[in-house]
Amino acid sequence: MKPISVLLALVATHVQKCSVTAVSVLRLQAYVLSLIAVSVCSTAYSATEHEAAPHDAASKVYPSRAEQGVAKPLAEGAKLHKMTLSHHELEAWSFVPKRKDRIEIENLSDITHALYVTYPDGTVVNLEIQIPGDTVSWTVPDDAEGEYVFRCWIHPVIRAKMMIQD
Ligand SMILES: [Cu+2]
Repeated sequence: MKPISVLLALVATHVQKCSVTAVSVLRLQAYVLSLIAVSVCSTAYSATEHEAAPHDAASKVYPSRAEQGVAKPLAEGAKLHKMTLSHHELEAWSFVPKRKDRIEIENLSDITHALYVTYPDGTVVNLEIQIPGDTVSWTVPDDAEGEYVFRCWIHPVIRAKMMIQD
């Protein structure tokens, strides 16, 4: 398809040869533009054009914040635990988190999540926005004691409690 400007120029030249007034040319151009707009819009709002493309989260694995050097090094003696996040839940975990440990959460789903942790005293700590394949981490505070709740701002159905005692 030729660029719109070329088409309009062709229309304008042709119309001028036929010695029609400039106003008519403008009207014709507006008409052509609206035709183009209609065809573009009908495509843009077609449901079939917007089917979600198959998405392979596993092929998009990003290094964790720790591997990128963005997160601080782990405290001495602290452990790194791994959790995974699926479409609408945090998968069950079997580790026992201790103070200063780090928990890495990998997003294995094909949707973006935005996790946050609510502390026993009501403090809310946001983890990074997590696109598919991305890994975020949360480091257990030095003075952690009690129940910490993981939730997602985007998907309130995601909710996981974690007890930390020492
Ligand atoms: Cu989410």
